[in-house]
Amino acid sequence: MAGRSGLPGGKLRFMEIYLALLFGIALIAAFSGCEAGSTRAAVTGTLTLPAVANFTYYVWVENDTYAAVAETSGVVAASATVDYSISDVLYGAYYIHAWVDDDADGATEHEQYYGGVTVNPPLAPNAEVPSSGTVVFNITFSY
Ligand SMILES: [Ca+2]
Repeated sequence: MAGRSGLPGGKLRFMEIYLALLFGIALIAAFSGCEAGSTRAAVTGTLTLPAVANFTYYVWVENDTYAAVAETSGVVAASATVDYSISDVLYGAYYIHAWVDDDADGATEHEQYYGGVTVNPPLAPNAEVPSSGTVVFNITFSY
């Protein structure tokens, strides 16, 4: 009644606006850490072959349906290892899938998943990519 437009109601309105402003500031503070770039990391590692070779390698970061979301490839001379690096991978759980063609015929001889057995992937995505920084997944070809 008369109290609605009196001082107590005015104080209440002021408190509501004040709390709404505080809530807005808190939201801005909470989400300011989520700017572009902080949800992605670099995936790196070393591929190790059974023997020294001249080879072409391919590394795919695959999602839970085995679709590549990021990849790299390269050519290596006279080595049994190569360091690979894939930048800007969205955080999450993935499979890391690598192949090598070591006789230059365009077909791969060696195939290996990180944490898998020969050509078989692990039972679930096992490569946890963080939201920033660099994560290392080394892969040794088992045949
Ligand atoms: Ca080949």
